[in-house]
Amino acid sequence: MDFNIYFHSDIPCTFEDQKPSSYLENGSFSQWKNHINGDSNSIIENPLISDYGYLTMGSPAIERGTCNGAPADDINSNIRPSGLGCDMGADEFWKNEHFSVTKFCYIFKRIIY
Ligand SMILES: [Ca+2]
Repeated sequence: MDFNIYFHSDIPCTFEDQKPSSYLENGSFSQWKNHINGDSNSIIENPLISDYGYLTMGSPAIERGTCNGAPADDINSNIRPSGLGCDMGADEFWKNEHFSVTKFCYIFKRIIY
């Protein structure tokens, strides 16, 4: 598990593993990384996503993901990577695209069909 972005707007992130064989409660991010021996490229930052769940300009998720094992397109069928590399998460940031009427209508059409 790696290249994740964790964020909570009201409280600091804590991590937990409820498996009896490897229990962790209220773990810090550092403790979590040690616990799972992973997430070395993951971050805790506000992902700056829009109301529709898309990355916005300046998001720390942009260019911070990996293309290794990532699908060739994002959640909207846009080709990834865009820019210098793959972004964290299901959305690939495309400048000037995410707030367009065309994109909104496309999403709406996908919902009703
Ligand atoms: Ca990118």
